[in-house]
Amino acid sequence: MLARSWLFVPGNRMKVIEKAELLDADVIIYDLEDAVLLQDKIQAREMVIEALQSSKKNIFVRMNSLSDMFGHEDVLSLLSNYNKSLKGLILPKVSSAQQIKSLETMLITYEKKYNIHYELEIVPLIESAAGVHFCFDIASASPRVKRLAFGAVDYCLDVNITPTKCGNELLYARSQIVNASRAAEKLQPIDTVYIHFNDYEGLDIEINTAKGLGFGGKLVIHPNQIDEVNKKFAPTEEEVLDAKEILETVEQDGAAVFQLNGRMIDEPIIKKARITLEKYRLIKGENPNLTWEK
Ligand code: 1VU
Repeated sequence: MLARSWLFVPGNRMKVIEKAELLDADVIIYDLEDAVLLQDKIQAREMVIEALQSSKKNIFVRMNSLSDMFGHEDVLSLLSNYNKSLKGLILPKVSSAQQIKSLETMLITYEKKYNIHYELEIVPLIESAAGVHFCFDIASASPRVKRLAFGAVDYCLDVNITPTKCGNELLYARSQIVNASRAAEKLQPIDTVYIHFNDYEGLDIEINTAKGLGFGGKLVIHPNQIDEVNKKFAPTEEEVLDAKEILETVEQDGAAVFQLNGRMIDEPIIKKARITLEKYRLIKGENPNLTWEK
């Protein structure tokens, strides 16, 4: 699955939900949590269930926490009205592995009860100091966790940080999430939202930082942000040409280590070249053997 841009859509705004269907986000997140007022929660859940029936997109739902009065009912309603456009649940404010295990138990129970032959993915949203601290345990808590996502707005509140444009204050949390994801053998994590949706320069700084640190995609809140995120989290033309040249040379040469244009090439660089081409082919709509997802 392509997972560069993950677009948040408030679950109680049908017009916006319909608009999202026409956009190029790789994943759409119907939000039942922070974007919906308490008094609108039940109506939003009903709208989301209705929207799921006709969506052609990869949909994730950000459910409410299992510790409040709405979370359990979100899971039950979504699974008892299951539609295959629903690929997974985003669990907000995760700070322990136990929260993942509780959700996993519910999913196993309801998937069986409602005869659903699909294992829904769980994406833990890491939004606190505790979440960052325990993110390896969180990532390792279930095979349904394929990747982590970072929520910096709540994280900044929790650790008393004032966000800046350069984002230095988030370096530790971002790196910790990337490293824990890899140590737990998960996919590249998804970076936080950038709330200034008309600031393209700021968005570019964020993307470059996140991609440079090892994130594979970014949460977005507005249509303005989708194209840039999709473009920047795809291999560049230069990277693709370089990867092709490396793999062609490997085929011809067959050596474990060789030089190409004054650069040493060996196993990790060859692996990286393969992943780059797989990503490129996936974006082109081909069906590559996704070695990085294994
Ligand atoms: O031109 P049109 O009227 O047809 O469409 C508007 C607007 O409806 C549409 N649009 C969107 N479509 C799909 N998905 C979206 N997320 C979305 N946002 C806007 O684009 C056209 C232009 O919109 P606009 O520039 O006039 O902006 P609005 O005032 O309509 O909306 C701005 C906000 C920020 C309210 C909107 O983008 C939005 O609700 N975004 C998602 C917010 C959200 O879900 N927040 C919670 C998750 S963030 C988080 O918790 C971090 C972990």
